[in-house]
Amino acid sequence: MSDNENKLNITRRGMLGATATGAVLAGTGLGSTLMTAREASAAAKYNLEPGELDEYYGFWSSGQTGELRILGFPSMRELMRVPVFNRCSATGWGQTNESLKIMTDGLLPETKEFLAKRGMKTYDNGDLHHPHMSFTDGTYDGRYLFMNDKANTRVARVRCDVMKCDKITEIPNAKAIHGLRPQKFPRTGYVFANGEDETPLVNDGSVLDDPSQYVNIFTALDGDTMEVAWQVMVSGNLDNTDCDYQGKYAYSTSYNSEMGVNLAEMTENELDHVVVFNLAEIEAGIEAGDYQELKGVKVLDGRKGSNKKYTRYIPIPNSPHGINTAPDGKHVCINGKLSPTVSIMDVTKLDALFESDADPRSCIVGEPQLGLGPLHTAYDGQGNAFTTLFLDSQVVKWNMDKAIRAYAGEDVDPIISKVDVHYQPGHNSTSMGETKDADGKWLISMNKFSKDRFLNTGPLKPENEQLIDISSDEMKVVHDGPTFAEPHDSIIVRADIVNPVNVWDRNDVTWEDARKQAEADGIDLEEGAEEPIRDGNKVRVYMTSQAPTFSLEKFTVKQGDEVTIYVTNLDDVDDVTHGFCLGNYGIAFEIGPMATASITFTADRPGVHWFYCQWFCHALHMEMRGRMLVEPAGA
Ligand code: RUQ
Ligand code: CUA
Repeated sequence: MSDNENKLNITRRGMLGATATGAVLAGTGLGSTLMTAREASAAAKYNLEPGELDEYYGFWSSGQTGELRILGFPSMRELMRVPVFNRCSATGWGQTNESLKIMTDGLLPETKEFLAKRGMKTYDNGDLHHPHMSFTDGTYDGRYLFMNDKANTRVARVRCDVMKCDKITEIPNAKAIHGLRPQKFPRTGYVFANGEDETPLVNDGSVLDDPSQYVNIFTALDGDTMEVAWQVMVSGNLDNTDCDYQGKYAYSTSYNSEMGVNLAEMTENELDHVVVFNLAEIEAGIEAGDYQELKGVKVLDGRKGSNKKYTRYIPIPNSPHGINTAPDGKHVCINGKLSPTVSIMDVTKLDALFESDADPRSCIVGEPQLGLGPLHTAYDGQGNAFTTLFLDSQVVKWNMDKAIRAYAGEDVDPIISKVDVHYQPGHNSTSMGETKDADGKWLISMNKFSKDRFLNTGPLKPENEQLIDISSDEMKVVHDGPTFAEPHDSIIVRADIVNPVNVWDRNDVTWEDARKQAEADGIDLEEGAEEPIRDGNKVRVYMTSQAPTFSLEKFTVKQGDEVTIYVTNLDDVDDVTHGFCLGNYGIAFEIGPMATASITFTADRPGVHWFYCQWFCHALHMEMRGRMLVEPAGA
């Protein structure tokens, strides 16, 4: 037994008593028996027995909730919520100095100023639609997850080693970041992000109803630094985006090529388009200085009629939405939304569009009619595609090769089967399906409505995500999974790719500022200080936590002091997180094993105030508390 396991068992025993320890130990031997049971019953393979682990991680967005969720897949058990654009009562995300640094560092100066006038440091809300993992050589590499915020035009990154957000970048010049994808090859690399809302290029309030002055912006961030690498100005709006397996092109759907500003105008044209971005030409354009600098970013002109080699516009039937590159590395499905078709684009034909000004539609090699309201397509890696049909409330399985042959005139039907889902599906995802390692085992249909599928929760209902077995041609819905508002999109990643740590590394950058301040104060973060350090009306309190005590059972400050409390969790033990909650001060946060977290506030309520550990850690967890005395001003 390793040192850590030893400590864990001691802590567990202390916490839960001998019976529970027995159960924990029994659990170790349980797996092998269950494995045989599972093998015996292939039909129930999504229904894991207690103690069994899932084969995949699911990374789920949460829409207007603003967080990232981690699910075990295919059991659909929710494992964790990772706060990103939202605030979190449990972890103190949006309260601690460490989280506020991440949430504010990447905001534009004008946003900081705007928020400060409202007494805010950062936005409280976000709308997280699209979580995607970093790639190396066309498949997930387990480094990072990237995600968009449509509400406040941001892109965030979550570190997969600790499953915490470490960067949030507000995108200048663009409005409403929607579609987002990391570069697949050779690695991420770029993170591509679409601006959905068109705005006047100089948006100072002088232009409202002159569409000719409206532009939209495509952004490439550097996934390593999370800084904006470059932007391209385009015509029409941008909805979803994806990129190829060659590292040459990215492409985005546009449902408003009209540049309309109301529903009637936006849906007027029979054809909208996909914009293709030529990465090498864009990089050459930057090299050659063919850009204007707007808010510190190099912006190239890729608008229709700009006659530049940065972009091409491919006409696609009315209001395309999702765009998904197939694992074959060659085909891309563009989902018609208002058109019952999916257009298949062949990426090997894109060179010709840029080199010889070929007919832009020459890269379209198939356009099967699949049903009403196609929104997104996923793949099994065997040449088949699965498309959600929003209006039909169905998923259709179809064969890409047959669709291409039918387009060329052959009399073949690409549709293999359809299955009813409940109800109105948006995104869908297959296991490893957006990588070249798509394995064709599972499909998840993310349905926007659940209505009668669950016990009634009042006027606000959960979404319904349905697990579909795609191991045969007949798709089978095997599980309903309710979720709170509103996971749009998900990815399903083989578990061996994702390897988070159990305890933090004491040298982690997250508390770099805390470390610097402690050094300046002559304090060791890992030891804490017996007395608060006073520096004018600024007071710094350094404490450690080790189940079941804080290193300080009391400390004294003065009313009006600006107090910073640093807590370092010295429990080098799996799953022993402590919390710090200061009663009636609205303060609470998480301190993971071997982490440091801190918070700054003004001590304006005199009296004795208890702080306590708000994360169950020990049999004496209730006793893990202490007092802050705030002496009244003038005393
Ligand atoms: S979009 S329902 Cu925000 Cu991903 Cu298609
Ligand atoms: Cu420490 Cu509960």
